[in-house]
Amino acid sequence: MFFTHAIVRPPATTFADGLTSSGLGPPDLDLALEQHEAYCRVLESLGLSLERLPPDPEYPDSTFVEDAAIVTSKGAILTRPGAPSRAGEVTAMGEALCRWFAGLDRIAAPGTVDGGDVCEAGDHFFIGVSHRTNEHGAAQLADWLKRRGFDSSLIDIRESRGLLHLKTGLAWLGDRQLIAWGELVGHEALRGWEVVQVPKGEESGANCIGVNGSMLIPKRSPRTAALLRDSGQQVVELDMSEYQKMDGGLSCLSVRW
Ligand code: CIR
Repeated sequence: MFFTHAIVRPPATTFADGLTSSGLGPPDLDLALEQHEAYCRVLESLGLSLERLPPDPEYPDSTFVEDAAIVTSKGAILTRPGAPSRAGEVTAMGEALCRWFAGLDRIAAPGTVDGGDVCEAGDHFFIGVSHRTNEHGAAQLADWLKRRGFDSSLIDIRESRGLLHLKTGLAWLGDRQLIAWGELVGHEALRGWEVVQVPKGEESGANCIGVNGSMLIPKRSPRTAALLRDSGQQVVELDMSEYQKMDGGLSCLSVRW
């Protein structure tokens, strides 16, 4: 999909109070804001027009906008985030998206879905069943996608240590090519796909996004960057250190269409 728009939301003053298991220490808010601005500038330079939602201190994790909605070329659906502290983030996302998408759908209880568990790969979607996205939510989403002509497959990551969301360890590179780390590489749902394996020690390199002909990847993943360049990708490296401290990365910071 060629992207023309994105919703982003800079981190709020309470950013450090968000959920994290990284053990990397508290984020520096000023640096996080700088990194966010650099991220926005790259998206703009690639032709996207951005809507910046105002930071909301009531929701420390609300900068990770991708968890609140899934946008496809055939419509959008609001999620029902799996972490109770994040449930209210959907309200602002709904207000922003309803201006663009008539008949905005939503995941209903008891389903839960975090957008980070949904990896679009052209006409196919991989849906992670995780500690945030439950089976109910995944099934609702699969059905919603099917009604729009998309295929999907589920990948259970509940036992995969280090994977908060499916997209923590999986990204689409275009055509039939994916990049993945760890046990995801050999997962049966990826059979028939060409999977580039993220080099050991560079796990965060798998959380990358393709935007209008460029692959945005986190800095400090030099071997991943080289692999992608070798496979013909135009690579843009961005420092995501402060977001990684809060278990987030590149894909989480925007909802794109
Ligand atoms: C959380 O635990 O929900 C946030 N601290 C991080 C969310 C990252 N989002 C993503 O990977 N899609």
